[in-house]
Amino acid sequence: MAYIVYGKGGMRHLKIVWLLREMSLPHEVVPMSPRPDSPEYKRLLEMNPFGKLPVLQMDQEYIWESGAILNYLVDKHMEHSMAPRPGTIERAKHDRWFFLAHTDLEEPLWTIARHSMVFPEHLRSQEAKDAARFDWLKKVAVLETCLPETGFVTGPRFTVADIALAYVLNWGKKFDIMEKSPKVEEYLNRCLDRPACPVRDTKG
Ligand SMILES: N[C@@H](CCC(=O)N[C@@H](CS)C(=O)NCC(=O)O)C(=O)O
Repeated sequence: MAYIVYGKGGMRHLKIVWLLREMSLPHEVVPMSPRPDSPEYKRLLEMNPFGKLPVLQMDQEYIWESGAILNYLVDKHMEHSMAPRPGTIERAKHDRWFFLAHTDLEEPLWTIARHSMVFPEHLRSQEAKDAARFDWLKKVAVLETCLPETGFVTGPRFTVADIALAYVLNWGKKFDIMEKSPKVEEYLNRCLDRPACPVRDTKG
């Protein structure tokens, strides 16, 4: 059975596509927009009541929230070793990076995106964007001190935590808010250079 991934352009569904490609699992990408005025919005609401993408479909089952989808796929296909086994200290150490990417790192970028194009114009705030940029740069400065100079966040093996981190770092790069972070840049390029990576194609 092929997985169906809903999403389009440079959206978060690329994390799911990247993981499926790393594991060589059959999948189909169905382009869908989360805009309430798009013709497919009603269908999206049937799959995810929050009207957000990505959604993963398997037969008549739907999973939303990109982190939940990634976790599900990694644990279901453990033979591909895209994360350490659940319940181990290695998995906990891996998950620190995975959740950091989905929470603390993503939050300022999503704030900038909402105040640039998602919110109605009268609710957009330059101050909110400036504060989010400040927050992001502080976190990237910490990453610059602790990301590995070779390999990936859990060691030589590339894992789903690297997919989550690379996706969010590339997003920051698109917003042009990386500022002198050579170690972070090198780590990001190591991830984006993987043949399975679909994110590089959407750069810029
Ligand atoms: N935490 C969610 C965020 C999902 C999300 O915000 N997706 C964007 C597209 S990448 C979206 O659907 N935006 C439309 C909206 O916020 O109304 C996840 O990781 O899946």
